[in-house]
Amino acid sequence: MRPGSSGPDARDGTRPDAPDVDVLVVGAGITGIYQLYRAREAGFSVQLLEAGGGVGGTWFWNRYPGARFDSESYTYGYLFSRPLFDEWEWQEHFAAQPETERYLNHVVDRFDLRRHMRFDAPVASAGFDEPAAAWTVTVTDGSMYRARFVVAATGVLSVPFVPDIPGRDEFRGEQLHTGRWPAEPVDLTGRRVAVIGTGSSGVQLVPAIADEVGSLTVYQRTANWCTPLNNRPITADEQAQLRADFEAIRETLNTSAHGFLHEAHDRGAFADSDEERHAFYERMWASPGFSKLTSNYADLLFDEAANDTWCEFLAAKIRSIVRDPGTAEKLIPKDHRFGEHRPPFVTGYYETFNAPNVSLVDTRQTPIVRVTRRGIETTDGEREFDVIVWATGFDFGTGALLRLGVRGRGGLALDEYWADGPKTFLGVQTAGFPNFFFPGGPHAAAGNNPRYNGDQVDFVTDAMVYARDHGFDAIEPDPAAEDAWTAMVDRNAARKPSFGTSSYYFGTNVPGKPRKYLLNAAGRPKLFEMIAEIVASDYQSFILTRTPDVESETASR
Ligand code: NA7
Repeated sequence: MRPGSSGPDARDGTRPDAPDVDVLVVGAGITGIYQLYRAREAGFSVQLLEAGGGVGGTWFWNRYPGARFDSESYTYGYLFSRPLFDEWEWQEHFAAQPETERYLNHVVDRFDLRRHMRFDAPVASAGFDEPAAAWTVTVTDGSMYRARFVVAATGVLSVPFVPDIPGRDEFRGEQLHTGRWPAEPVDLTGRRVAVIGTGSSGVQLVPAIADEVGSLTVYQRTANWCTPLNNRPITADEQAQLRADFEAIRETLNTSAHGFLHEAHDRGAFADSDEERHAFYERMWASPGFSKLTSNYADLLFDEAANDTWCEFLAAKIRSIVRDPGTAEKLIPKDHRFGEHRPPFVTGYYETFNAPNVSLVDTRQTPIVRVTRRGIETTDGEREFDVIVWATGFDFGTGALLRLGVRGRGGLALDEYWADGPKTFLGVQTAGFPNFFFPGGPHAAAGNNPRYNGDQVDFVTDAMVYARDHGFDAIEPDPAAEDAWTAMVDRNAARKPSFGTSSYYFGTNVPGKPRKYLLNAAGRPKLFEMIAEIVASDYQSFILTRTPDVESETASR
């Protein structure tokens, strides 16, 4: 069965093995939707396959109570259409999951993208057919698509991770993962709930359910530096101002290093007196979301002593909020500085631990031994629960890509090629896998995701257009360019002290995963620089080839 060949986007191939569709996008998250739009606007026939039952990706699966942005809503949404920006009025500075899911559905319908999408269609395999320079993509139900280009917009935080704690299958109650929260409402009223994990998801969930549940026990392995999100509704005046400032906002978001509107600070921490620094930190504490990172002292991430002053301020805040001193001490990170792990932003998280029905278990002091039929056993004994929530994160960066069954030239499997960690060029392609792109995948920049993922989608689209318009059937990175880019990523990760060494940034949360930096510390500026060079040099660093018969016209540029 080849649905693509009979669908509205099918094109008449001149050879029997010609592709059914020019561009096949995998994933209907914020990156995949934009990629679908850009590819179609560029004149390609398009098809999108989505494993889930609806649009949204992250914002489809992560529908746990409390799930919301910690980038400002209007900086996270799309910027490619002024009418879209004008007509969608985000209700809050940091939108909750339902609003974001509604927004993404609105975008899909507004730009008539849904007819190119197929849902409940998890990809089982994708193999490159060299003579035809086309990909054969199969869905788990056996249906098959032939595509010239495959763009895996499968996200970096899309495969939930559950630790292999013994006894999980024996638990008689309900088990949930924040990254696979059911669409139908989960009634937690009066129930005894355990939450395992205190990353961004866990610390959003905990205060959102504390009032409703009978008891809430939070299992924390690593305390995080949580700071207030400081969310609030967007006023009518602010709505008007956002629209008036659209061009300036777009310019800043499209060019800034991290894709935020926050202004960088021009001083180091020790340029201020102790009193000035304390007053500045109070302002930071009251500031919205990521500005605690992006607008903090310029040396925060580079000078350990500077970082310590901020951590001391935060520790004092935690002690002032949490009434039980023992609990407060457990909640204060002792093993990493601010920014080494991805900082969560919270609403009432620390306050939650003052409620009589909420308790904290430090699993470094009393490790989890097993899940039992009735609950969770630590070295301190067993607690009984009705519900266990795994807020234990994701197989970050490479998890989804390595589960697509991707095989490139010569049948080379992507998981074999990346056995020691990802190798990429620009974080969008890997050598030996022609016409296969993964914007928003490993080695992408770090910051406000849709912004740098969007940069990559723009580049991928331009590369596909370049290949098409110059009569090439295949495009892939030169292995030397890939080696250089990958070495640059690894070098920068090792050099930047503030990145620490153990976090999902390095894949260390998943046992057995190679310890490799999965973001790109050089960030957007380096990506912009490289893209400009590549475009100016007619796609130097890429190998472009023609079919049929894979003519020896290999333009190694
Ligand atoms: P994270 O940030 O990876 O957090 C996962 C949490 O689960 C973290 O606190 C982990 O502790 C904890 N964890 C994992 N395994 C265990 C075991 N075996 N025992 C106890 N605790 C465990 O995932 P999130 O979903 O919260 O956030 C992911 C991203 O989504 C976030 O960065 C935002 O971009 C949005 P650890 O720190 O490893 O000791």
